[in-house]
Amino acid sequence: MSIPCESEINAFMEEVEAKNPNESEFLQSVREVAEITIPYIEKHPVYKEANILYRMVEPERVIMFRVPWVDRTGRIQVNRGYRVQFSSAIGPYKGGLRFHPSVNLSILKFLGFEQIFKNALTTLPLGGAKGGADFDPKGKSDREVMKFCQSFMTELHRHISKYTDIPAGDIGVGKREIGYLFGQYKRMENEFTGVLTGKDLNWGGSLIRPEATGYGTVYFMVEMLKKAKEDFEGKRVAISGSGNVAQFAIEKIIELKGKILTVSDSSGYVYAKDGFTTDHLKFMMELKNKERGRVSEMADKFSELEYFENEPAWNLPCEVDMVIPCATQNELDEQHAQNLIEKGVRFVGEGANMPCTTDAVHLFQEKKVLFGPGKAVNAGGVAASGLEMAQNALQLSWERGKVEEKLLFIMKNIHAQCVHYGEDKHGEIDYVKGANLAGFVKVANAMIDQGAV
Ligand code: NDP
Ligand code: 2IT
Repeated sequence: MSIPCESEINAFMEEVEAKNPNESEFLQSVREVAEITIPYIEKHPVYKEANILYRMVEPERVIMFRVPWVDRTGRIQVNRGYRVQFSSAIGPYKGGLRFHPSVNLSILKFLGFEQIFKNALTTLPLGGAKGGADFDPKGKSDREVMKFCQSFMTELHRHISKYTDIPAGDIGVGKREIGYLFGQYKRMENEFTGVLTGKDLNWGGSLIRPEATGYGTVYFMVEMLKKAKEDFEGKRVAISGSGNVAQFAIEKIIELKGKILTVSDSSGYVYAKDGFTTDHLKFMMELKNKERGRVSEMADKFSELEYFENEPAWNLPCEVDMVIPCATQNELDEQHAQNLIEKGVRFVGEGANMPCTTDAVHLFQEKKVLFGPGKAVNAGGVAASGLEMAQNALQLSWERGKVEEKLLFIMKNIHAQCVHYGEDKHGEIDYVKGANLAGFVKVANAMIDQGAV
């Protein structure tokens, strides 16, 4: 595929690679932004004069720290904690915390970088950040998770506040972890403030925040379908993951009469020939959120479900109209994309962050599969976090309908921004171009206004 301004892009990437060697995920996310924005910058010299892209790819601050904790056998364990405070151009640093053994600086820099543009698209005043640790919550007791969270926050608390940096959840960080983290922050600062989002309703959380990423993803896909004069009814949808994002995307799609064919976790996938029902979903939520079990147990419980061990959902054995990856980065590669195209896929929406490899994205686009990138599609989660912050600042709680209405409005607006920047004269929409340019212009203009800081 030939791309405009290839030599300028390569020169830029060479410099970024030299400065950030061995950070493959970070470089992958930077390249996507560079491919879209450099041709635009060439036409708008104001951004070149301000050296905007070089400034944007340098995090404002990276914090890396030791997290010691005592496990249930009395042994002292040590993990590595991080917070990448990437950009405060349009608001305080904002983004999730990930606890997973794969966590490293490259992954958190890619996530923090994506978050800058995603947060800009929400229209809310939120900068970009990400953090986490290489801690594996799997197989740990609640008490061990609490000990870890307390130790993690004992360092993190000095770098965050409701005005500076507001973390939230991500992979491995849900309601339980946010509770322990909040408790320790409050204790150390002697302050009850909205310093984290994703809190429980009883102590400052927002209605709809748990549902928001999954619901928002579906609202975005509804807009994409609408633009193509279609809807969800009867659409066959393959989903990966079985965590927070997957669960609520599935709930909404079932409500809209779509047919969910797959769910998965890191051990394999479950296939529902006739589609998952609300009973299946209820069981899965209980299994994943309370018992912390494996999706294979769904096939043990329901004879109509089939389990495929060590296989990705993208190997599903039937035709499919839409794919929504909701697990992790680079889980869908070019070969998977090829399989899915042969199975008839026409719509892809990234519920997870960067779940499709660069080659997979290019193949989808080449074959005219409508492709929604994560920074637009899954922005509903952080948008609802922004709404949680607004409620905390006002010291009140909005009712469910009000938050949901605002979320829907924001997702429609994100879709409209993608169309504004991504539609060509034939009416074809490049959502990757649209999302990146819309996010870039907003952040870049704010940086120019604020001078060389
Ligand atoms: P959860 O921890 O709730 O669920 C993660 C799911 O993905 C689990 O099913 C997990 O399986 C699977 N998974 C994780 N890592 C891997 C891996 N290496 N290989 C295969 N499967 C894996 O996380 P979320 O649902 O919150 O997050 C899912 C994705 O959505 C992430 O990319 C996250 O960054 C993104 N996201 C989340 C938002 C949120 O508000 N939570 C907002 C926007 C994006 P297993 O149980 O086996 O680990
Ligand atoms: O990737 C993401 O947007 C999130 N994990 C949610 C971040 C947030 O601050 O709610």
